[in-house]
Amino acid sequence: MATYGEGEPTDNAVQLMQNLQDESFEFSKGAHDLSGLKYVVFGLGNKTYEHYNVISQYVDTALEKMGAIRMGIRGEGDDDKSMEEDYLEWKDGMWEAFATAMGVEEGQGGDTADFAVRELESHPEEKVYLGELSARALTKTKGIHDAKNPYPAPLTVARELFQDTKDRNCVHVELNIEGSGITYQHGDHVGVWPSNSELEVDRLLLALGLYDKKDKVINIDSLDPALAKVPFPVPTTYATVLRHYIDISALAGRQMLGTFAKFAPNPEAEAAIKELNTNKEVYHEIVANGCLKAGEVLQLAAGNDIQAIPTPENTTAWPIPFDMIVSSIPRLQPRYYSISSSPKLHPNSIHVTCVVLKYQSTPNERVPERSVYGVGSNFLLNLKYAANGEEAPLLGSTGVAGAVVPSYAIEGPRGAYKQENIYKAPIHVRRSTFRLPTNPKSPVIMVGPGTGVAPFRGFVQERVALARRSIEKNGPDALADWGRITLFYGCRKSTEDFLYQDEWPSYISELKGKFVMHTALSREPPYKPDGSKIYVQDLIWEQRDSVADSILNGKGYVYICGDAKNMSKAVEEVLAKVLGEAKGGSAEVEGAAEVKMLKERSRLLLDVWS
Ligand code: 2AM
Repeated sequence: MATYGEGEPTDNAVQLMQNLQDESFEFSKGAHDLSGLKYVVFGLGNKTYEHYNVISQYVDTALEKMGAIRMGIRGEGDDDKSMEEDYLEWKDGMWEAFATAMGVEEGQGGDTADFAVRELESHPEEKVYLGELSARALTKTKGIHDAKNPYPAPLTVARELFQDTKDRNCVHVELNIEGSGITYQHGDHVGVWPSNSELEVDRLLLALGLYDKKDKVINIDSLDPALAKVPFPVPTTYATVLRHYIDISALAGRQMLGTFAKFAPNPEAEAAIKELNTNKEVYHEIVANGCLKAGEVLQLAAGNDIQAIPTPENTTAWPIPFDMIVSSIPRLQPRYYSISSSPKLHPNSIHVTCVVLKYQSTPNERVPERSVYGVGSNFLLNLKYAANGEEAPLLGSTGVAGAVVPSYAIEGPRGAYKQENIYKAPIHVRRSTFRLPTNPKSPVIMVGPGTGVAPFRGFVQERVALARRSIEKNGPDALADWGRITLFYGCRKSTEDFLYQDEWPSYISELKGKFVMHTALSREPPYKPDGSKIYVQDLIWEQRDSVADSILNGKGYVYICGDAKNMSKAVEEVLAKVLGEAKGGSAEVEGAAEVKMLKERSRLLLDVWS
């Protein structure tokens, strides 16, 4: 059971949570007795967030209350550190408890296939999935666009927001939703479905010995649909599965290496991959620190050079059955971005503001330091290059041009994603509760350094649209009794990464003094007297009188967006200090109580990520 955001269940667990909440109430009256039920529970969470693993804890407690019996202990995984290790550590004890509770022998397990893969000799071309994410997308029939049926949205605008584009990129893209039936609100999230880089697709095809038949049409059947469903649409091709449907760019998990070891091409490769699978420390040092993907681990274990461009000559083929790949490597997931526009100004387009993720791996004795590219943000960057007819720069240690160019943006399966130089990205909208108060009289404080400013551009646009309407209806003084909206923004330098620098002045003038912006420039003077950087929290402290007045007297709303690890915590701390002082008390007592109350009344809202 996963917990996300502010202690919320995942979309597919919302109904279960509601049922459990009702049922436990009913159970206290004796209506529901689950004493025949035995269960195990493992929670997925992230310790950076305040509500760590609350959903799994809730489900566990609710089931127990209804008389169900948990086998073994409840497991909790921390995605900030060691999700897979937490799971592996919990798993053995769980199976032991399971075997005892169910009166069965503990087996070996894990070797039986979930799926059967069949190569098809002839199949109508128009019925083969080549990246489409739903049956409707394949047959081009109309229907609602949601997470099960993403909409291939044309990219109408794509540009760079940073002024130093050498090593850091931040892209602004506008996705056209006209005629799609998709609607959105300011503060919502858009899920973008990326695809993997061609380099990684080729690498894994070669390491699996499938390169020569990469476009062969295959069907995949689930051997027991009650246990495992085929996670993507079929029939399809080997290359499509790796390109569009499974997460081959993620760090290779320690568990999957155990499965691969059984199909090693030679004893040396077997010993090498077994060591990575069984020795936690070696796995951590070589695979985790080296940021190795599944294809790279196979190459490394077989003694291939992972720095070279993979070819049939330099890559050893492992005879791993494809059904094992489908079972071991998870489905490629959409990446969510806070929408940076308002539908009132832009009813036909969704804007995304995204810093492109690139970082360096930690070098070790077998893998040198390399650049690692985030899948979702590089997908958007490469869509930008493609849409503007620009050549992608050389990427990565291999120096391959366009190493992460999404193939369907370039070739487009039967034109599904590319039509006459229009590039498309499959998207769907996820609703959020991160919204302005409906009454414009309420003051609003927004804190969003870096790309944390994205939703606030949408908030400000929302107010601009409302102001235009009010002024049109009630004359030039229509905004006189509006509350003030204040944005605390932060970036490194005014000449480098100041997002939407050219837009803010016009918003400020249209909102006639009802929109104020304070910008913390961390890497340009002035610095603090001790020479340290000025951040948004320092500006909040500087503006403490008006901040406290907005919150305490104006019954205002506070929004924080951006980094969950340090920034949002520091901002909450400074708010407690400001409010504590304003109430004539301390940050720890009066201030903390006020922050807690604001959260409970949904007047302090967070959209943060780690
Ligand atoms: P820095 O990178 O110069 O340290 C957007 O990333 C802005 O947020 C940058 O100016 C960055 O400054 C700043 N930033 C980094 N850590 C922060 C923190 N803990 N709190 C607030 N802002 C921070």
